[in-house]
Amino acid sequence: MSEKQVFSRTKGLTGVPFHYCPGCGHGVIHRLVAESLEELGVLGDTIGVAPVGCAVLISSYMNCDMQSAAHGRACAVATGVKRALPDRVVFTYQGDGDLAAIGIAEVMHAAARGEKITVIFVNNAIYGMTGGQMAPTTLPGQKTTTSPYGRDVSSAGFPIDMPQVLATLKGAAYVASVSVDTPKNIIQAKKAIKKAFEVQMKRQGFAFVSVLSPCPTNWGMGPLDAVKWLQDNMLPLYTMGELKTPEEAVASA
Ligand SMILES: Cc1ncc(C[n+]2csc(CCOP(=O)(O)OP(=O)(O)O)c2C)c(N)n1
Ligand code: SF4
Repeated sequence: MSEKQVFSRTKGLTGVPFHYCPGCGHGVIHRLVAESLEELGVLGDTIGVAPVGCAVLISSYMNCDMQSAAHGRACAVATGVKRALPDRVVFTYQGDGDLAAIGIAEVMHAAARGEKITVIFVNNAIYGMTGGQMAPTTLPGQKTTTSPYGRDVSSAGFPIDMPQVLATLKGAAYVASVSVDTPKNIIQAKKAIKKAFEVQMKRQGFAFVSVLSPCPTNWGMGPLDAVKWLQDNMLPLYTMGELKTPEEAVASA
């Protein structure tokens, strides 16, 4: 009897077990990046830039070359790598503390320059690894270890919607905002991530994908409640979908 194989591990991951908390989105997002690179046949030609934060060990998980960067500097490091080796596929993988706080200058200027890199931005509304401090993406009223009474916008300001900000920059060719809360949305997220690599491979410019991701540990809830919290609170707040495509980028240039 012949059996039809319906699932196999992606060659894009090494098989090293993830260290993430149950219900964390990082593992799912790693897999989407890995599958995309495998399907595009570029695993051997790719150099990823690892972040600080919970995904700092991504180098052990991805079956491609990886380089580490200091807090916030991933886009600057990726710029150097891509300019030195323009035929490689270069990506950064960054949390919201990393990219939207200390690294906001790096990502803004990389986008403005139209660097031909792909940026995967994981928005879990918090600093994960260091204990759940308020991030630029923390929601109004959201309790964190540094906003125990809830984020007060009168003193801490409003969350920054990174895709919306970056889409305004002419050098940004592709900007998308997706989520990994349901199987349907995970499929959408995969499409956007794969497209962001294709945009780079066609040398069309800077490509950015924001992924809304649960952090059950620092949100102080179980995995299922964390998904529900993301759906109830983050999905309505952040702009979702494809905010900019290369065609629109050319038209507005
Ligand atoms: C220059 C520097 N400053 C501060 C830190 C400490 N640090 C390590 S991880 C982290 C938070 C990362 O949070 P985020 O980027 O949101 O990623 P997550 O852990 O949520 O995936 C911080 C502040 C560091 N490693 N380097
Ligand atoms: S602390 Fe949050 S972001 Fe970090 S591994 Fe745990 S669930 Fe994931």
